[in-house]
Amino acid sequence: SARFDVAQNGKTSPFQKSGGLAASYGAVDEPIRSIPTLVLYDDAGLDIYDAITYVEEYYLTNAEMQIFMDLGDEIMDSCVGDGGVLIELGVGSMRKTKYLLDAIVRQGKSVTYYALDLSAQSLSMALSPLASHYPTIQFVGLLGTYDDSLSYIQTHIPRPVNSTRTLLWLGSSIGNYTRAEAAEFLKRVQTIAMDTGDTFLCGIDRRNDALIVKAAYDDPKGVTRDFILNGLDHVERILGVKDTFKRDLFEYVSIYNDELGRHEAYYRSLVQQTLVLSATETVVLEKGELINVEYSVKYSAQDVQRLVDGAGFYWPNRWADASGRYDVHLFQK
Ligand code: AVI
Repeated sequence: SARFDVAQNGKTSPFQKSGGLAASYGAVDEPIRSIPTLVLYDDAGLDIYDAITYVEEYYLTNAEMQIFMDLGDEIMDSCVGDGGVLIELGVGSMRKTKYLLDAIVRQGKSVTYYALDLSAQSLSMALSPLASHYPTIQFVGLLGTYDDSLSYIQTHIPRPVNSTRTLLWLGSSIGNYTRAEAAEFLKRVQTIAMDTGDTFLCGIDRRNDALIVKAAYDDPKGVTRDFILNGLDHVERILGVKDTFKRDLFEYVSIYNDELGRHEAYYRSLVQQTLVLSATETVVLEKGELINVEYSVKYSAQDVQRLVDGAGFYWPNRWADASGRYDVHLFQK
């Protein structure tokens, strides 16, 4: 899959050993191994993630959707003008974006909506039905990574006359970056892809009560567990190995690290095992050893302020859901 170029090219093992985490981590006193989060997003993973967005305990999607449902008019009024351009990083769930498009149509504006994604199939499945439903909105799919897209936005997406461009990054996708990576990415977006006056609408989960976060990432029906364990099958396909990452020899471990404000998803090896990754690489896992596959980083208002300052944005507005767990922020250059 194109989502995992590095390992596929055989240049790097999917395992990365991190020495830096141990001191700040608490629950683990050894450096821990990790597998890139992108292994979670093969076709099966995308489907399971979609199922997660319907899980009651996974409050993030509903919160964002409710913000758009209740406040979509005000939000679109504050950042999208007639003739404007919207660019969504990741097509995500059109269930949510739909409310923003409805607001634009109610306001009698015509806009061009660009959706970026790594999968041509996701793009056409998301955009085709919308194109006939919203005649005043022009839809364009952009195939590629976030990084490719920044210079493409700069050089190819026309600057609207008498209007601005609005970037959308929803679903708390920012949470799957470390705080440092997120700050760096926003800074690059701001410098490469935005002009003065352009805006960036960003959905971000707050540092909520530990029990609520824990339930969201370890739901009773086991949808999240399935999402994480599916990554093991994908790793096997990437490496071209079989019966190596056996599902019954690993379990999903979900930890909410309150101190660092992030959910941490791990595979725990249930036995001591030797994984033969290639002719030249084997890895010995100890019984009980943890392998990190995902962080979902949460942001307090102070954390957002730091992010905004680091990226060189203004922060003119934010809209919270009714339970005060989640915000859609408006950043401006
Ligand atoms: C896509 N991303 C923002 C989700 C999250 O909340 O970190 C992925 C996810 N992982 C477990 N549940 C959902």
